[in-house]
Amino acid sequence: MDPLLQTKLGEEDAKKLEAIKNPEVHRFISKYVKICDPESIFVSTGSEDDMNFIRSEALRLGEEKELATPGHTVHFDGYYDQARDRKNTKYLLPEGVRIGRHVNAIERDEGLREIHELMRGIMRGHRLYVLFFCLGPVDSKYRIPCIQLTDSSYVAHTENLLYRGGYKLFLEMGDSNGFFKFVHSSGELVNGVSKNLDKRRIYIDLEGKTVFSINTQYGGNTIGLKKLAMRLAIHKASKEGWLVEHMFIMGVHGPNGRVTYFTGAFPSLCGKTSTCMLTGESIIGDDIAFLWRRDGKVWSVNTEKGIFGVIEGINPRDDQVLWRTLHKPAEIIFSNVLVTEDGKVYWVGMNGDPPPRGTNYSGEWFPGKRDSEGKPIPPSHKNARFAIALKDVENVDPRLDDPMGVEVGGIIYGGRDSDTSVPVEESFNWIHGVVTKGASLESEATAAVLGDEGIREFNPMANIDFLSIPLGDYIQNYIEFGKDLKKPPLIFSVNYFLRDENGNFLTSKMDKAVWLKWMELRVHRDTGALRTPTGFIPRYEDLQRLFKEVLKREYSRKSYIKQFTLRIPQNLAKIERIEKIYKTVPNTPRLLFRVLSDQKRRLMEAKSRYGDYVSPECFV
Ligand code: SPV
Ligand code: MN
Repeated sequence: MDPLLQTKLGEEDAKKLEAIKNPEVHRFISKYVKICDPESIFVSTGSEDDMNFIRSEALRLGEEKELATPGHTVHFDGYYDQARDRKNTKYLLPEGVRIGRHVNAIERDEGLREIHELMRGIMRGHRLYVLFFCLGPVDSKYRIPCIQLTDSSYVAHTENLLYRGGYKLFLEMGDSNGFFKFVHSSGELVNGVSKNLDKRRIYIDLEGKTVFSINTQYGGNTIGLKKLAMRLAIHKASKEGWLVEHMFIMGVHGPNGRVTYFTGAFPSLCGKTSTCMLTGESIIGDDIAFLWRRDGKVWSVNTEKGIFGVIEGINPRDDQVLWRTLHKPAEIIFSNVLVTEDGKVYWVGMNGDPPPRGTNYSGEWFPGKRDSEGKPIPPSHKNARFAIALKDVENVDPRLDDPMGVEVGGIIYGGRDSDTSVPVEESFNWIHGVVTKGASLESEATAAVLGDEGIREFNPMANIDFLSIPLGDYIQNYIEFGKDLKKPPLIFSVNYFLRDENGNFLTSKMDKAVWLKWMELRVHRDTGALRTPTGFIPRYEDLQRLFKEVLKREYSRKSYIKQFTLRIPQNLAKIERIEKIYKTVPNTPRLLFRVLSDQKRRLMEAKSRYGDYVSPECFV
């Protein structure tokens, strides 16, 4: 063992590390201990004792505070460290390698030099945690072992909640280097939060399968196994012919006890978690899925075993499962919410007025508080979150850890779209779905009010932020992936954000429960549909029946017609925007343009027959 490591390891920890015979593990740890210079090292095997120790350290060091409900704690990130830092997240690419305009990159050697320089001595006075995890169920063919170094007990604690332990895998791994590596440091702390935000960096080294994250605490920047690992995994999967997607996995419960699994990709803050946690359905994962082919079908596992979900807006009426989950005793880490004097948690959109005072990510909080720039400070941050293990969620699906994955019956794409696509629609086939639903996904950057709808962000497969390969190749892989499948998943789009001319939402928050049941029936061809130029939409009678069954509500023909009217000018404009983008993307498959122009032709034909806005009843 490296003598330097020995000086920083206790006897127990040295033993835990020595048991791992993999040379790359030792080289990696030694290298970053030398650079970062932590005070001491704790090695976690993922045992109850080790996990309890990490949790208690998070409390002792003040990275988390205990709340009134047993098991609940809260963590605050710095005022300016509340979300993923796109600007300072960069790929380290060897000379001559290009990914494309959508990614931020820096030359590899230069990036490594810079980050190593910034990391010099960064852990002084801190304890380094060494943690072993596994993406995906440990027995799955598509699992990826991971090692995380961090000097934050909050990050270590969160990862223990969200990821499957991998220590045993490392014991048995021999000298393989087929694992991902993460180094995180919060850097110097002031009042418990990262001080040197100007030196915040998240650098992704695809070649070294390593991600560095420094001078930040927010989970999206620091929890290595989440979006950082996802970027490495997309790169790996693209070479091996499978997919890594920004998707939930859920079981939709159909007639006679049938469960049909769906995956769903939505940009952040667009209803992904609330969809997969609907009452009556079951959840496997809410954020990241591996998908592969076997026996002519598509299979999927959740890379995680917990949820790091957005908390804003969760309320007892629309999110019953989550509401109950967040109020019962269980291990939960809240972040960037408001905490009252009696240890209760408040977040925007829960119900009722905020308490008269409390503590939040800005320190002591009171209504009307403004920051130094004069901006009002809400009680909880828009991106405030909770972390919880799925085992503590009442509707967790029994197949969460199935190493064979679950068969995917349908794939759903959703985004914020105020004026173009209908609430739910099935594509004609795999390629049509990949191109017009996935690759054409757009989402409004803000919860747009009337007149503001123009601000759309192009976000293919809701995955643009995490793509570590050229977009054209990614689309091509997707097309290939669906080729010659005996039973390709059906591809659907949903839109929860459609509005009328006055800016009012045309659907209500719970309607998604009905769309899901309709999609489930379609996967088994248990119901018909209407063929429109953009895909198959539900028949009124089916929705009328489902609304009554699922939501105990009448569903009027008038609502149906409003919601499912084909908006031809908006659809044509969208195709034009998407074509324009892909014309600038190198290696875009020609097929994509063909599928889009076929769709345009169908829309033009409908327009000449029926006009700009076509009632669904024209397609009966
Ligand atoms: C998202 O933003 O898509 C998340 C949270 O799921 S983060 O970990 O920040 O990526
Ligand atoms: Mn996400």
